[in-house]
Amino acid sequence: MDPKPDKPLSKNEIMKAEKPDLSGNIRETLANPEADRFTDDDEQFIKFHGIYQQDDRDKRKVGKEYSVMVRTRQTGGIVPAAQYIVYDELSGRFANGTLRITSRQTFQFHGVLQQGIGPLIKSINDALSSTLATCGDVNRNVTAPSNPPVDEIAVQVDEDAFAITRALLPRTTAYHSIWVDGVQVDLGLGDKIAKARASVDQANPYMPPPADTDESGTATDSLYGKTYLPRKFKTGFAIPPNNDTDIFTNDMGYVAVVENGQLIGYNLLVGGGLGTSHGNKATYPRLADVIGFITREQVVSVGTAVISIHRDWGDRTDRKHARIKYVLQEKGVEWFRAELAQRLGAPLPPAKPFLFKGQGDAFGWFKQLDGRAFLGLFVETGRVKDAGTYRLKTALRVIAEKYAPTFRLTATQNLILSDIQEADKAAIEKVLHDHGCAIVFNPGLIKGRGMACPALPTCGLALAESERIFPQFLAKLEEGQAAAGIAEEELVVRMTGCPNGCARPYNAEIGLVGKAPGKYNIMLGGNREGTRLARLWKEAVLADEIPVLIGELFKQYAHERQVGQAFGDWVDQAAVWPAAPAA
Ligand code: SRM
Ligand code: SF4
Repeated sequence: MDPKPDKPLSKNEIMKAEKPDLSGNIRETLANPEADRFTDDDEQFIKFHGIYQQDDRDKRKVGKEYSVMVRTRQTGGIVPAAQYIVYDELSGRFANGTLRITSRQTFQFHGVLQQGIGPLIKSINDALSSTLATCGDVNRNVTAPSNPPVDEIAVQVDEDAFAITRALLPRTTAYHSIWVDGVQVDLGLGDKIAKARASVDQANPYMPPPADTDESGTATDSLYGKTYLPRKFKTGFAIPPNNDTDIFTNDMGYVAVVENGQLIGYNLLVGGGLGTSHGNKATYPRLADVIGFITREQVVSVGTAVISIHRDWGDRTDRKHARIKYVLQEKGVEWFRAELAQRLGAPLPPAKPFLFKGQGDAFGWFKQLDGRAFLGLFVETGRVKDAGTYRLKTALRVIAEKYAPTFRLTATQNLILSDIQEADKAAIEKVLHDHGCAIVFNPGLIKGRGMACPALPTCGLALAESERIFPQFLAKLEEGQAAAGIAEEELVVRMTGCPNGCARPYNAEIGLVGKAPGKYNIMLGGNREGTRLARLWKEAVLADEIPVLIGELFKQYAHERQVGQAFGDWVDQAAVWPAAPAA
């Protein structure tokens, strides 16, 4: 069912149809000791395996130095300590020594050289995780609330998040045959891997269901078909009142409905997405529509039906216009409800009322319902690293080895250590202090809410810096806050190096979107709850001028705000916007 039969299919569609097992020529490249990169066509296939071809953009003047980025899958950001210890080891051996917590609760390994990709991915699978379909035209990592990490409702939501994760994994056999069966290495990690396997009950939660077979006995995938989805697809869960997973920005969102202390089901959201292209008006950020109510038993059947609508109605001729948000926007929410009803055999009942009151992570110690404790830690721009006297990476390894907490990666690129015995709290705190990490307990509410995407030097699409300048940038904004008498005011600030929106700047109170080297579009007026889009305030502003301009706004805000009014809510209504052109 091609919605635009008059236009030619995009190149990716033809490639997928020709190699539906997504194997491309990956095996051949891996077997060639001379190869330092994958071919251009294989760059598209390796994404489905969780790999992005990159080159160090700081070194481009001298020549292209290729490496890859590898992304893991961690539903709800859950990483058992024993698995974390394997990742820590792998990041030192095969990547640039850091682990990057992403805005969708996964880990990324950067700077992996060609010879390291096989052993790295094999070991990730041996430790009972996966990189399958963390990129590509498929359902990506499923996000779920990590604040708090453990209570009865959160545990049930995690169960449902794992159920939909598994149901939406592609059934291609190439991934396992290339990376699991096809790589024979002994890295001497036997003991660590055995512990990681024991910690997830020996069963890999990310193993896709077996492939279907057609009449000729050929392996097929009844959900994704031969050409998978027209574009990526993102699924998340949230438990009101905390919108810590930024649920409205997902293609599909499940918002928990709790009545009398019981999880009775979810409100279904569809059609969020943020990616845009500068100068292309056909692309825009969009928040999801509320579609209706579903029971827990319907999580998989409804999720599969929604994805089948994206598969059948998404634009396969223009990848920039291929997200489900455009189907919702152009065909309308009533059309979508009717289409879903047809696929399910009945319409969904109306959604139940819900309200988000905030987002983001809490830092410091908290008590779990089971009596144990969890610790919320600030991780600057999500980068777990050792740098000078700040040695977070070493500290986390020590804590993982001695106290085995469950790691929860948050959707704001921070970290929660959960399931900690009361008696171990002081010792864990001491490890962090001894490794120069005092800041992780109390970053302040501008740093703690902030996010920046990796951008330069790894991201091939970056137009401007982001992660590397964000800490200094926030420090200047903090000075501006102090000068305006609003120090320590909570503020959601997010920065990206291009308009793709990876750190979700489009619904932040202040969003900075890279336009050109050293220049950013300033977006203002999103809210702390993540339920309103920001609008473009000024275009292509020099990085150094932004804190000055925003500092002036802070002063005006301090004078004009009503009691309790957040910056984003004030600026959305304030007389700071350019006048609309006369009709
Ligand atoms: Fe993203 C592409 C990093 C979350 C929208 N994203 C990329 C690539 C892979 C660049 C590329 O295609 O070559 C970036 C790799 C940079 C690097 O060096 O690591 C990249 N995206 C990230 C991460 C690591 C940002 C972060 O700061 O944590 C996030 C990884 C999430 C994960 O674990 O799965 C990440 N990306 C997002 C989000 C936010 C979200 O999903 O909550 C968005 C906006 C939401 C959305 O999808 O609409 C996002 N990334 C994009 C897009 C624009 C898609 C579009 O519809 O136009 C691209 C470009 C593309 O796909 O062609 C992109
Ligand atoms: Fe790269 Fe742009 Fe995403 Fe930043 S927002 S990681 S620059 S694609």
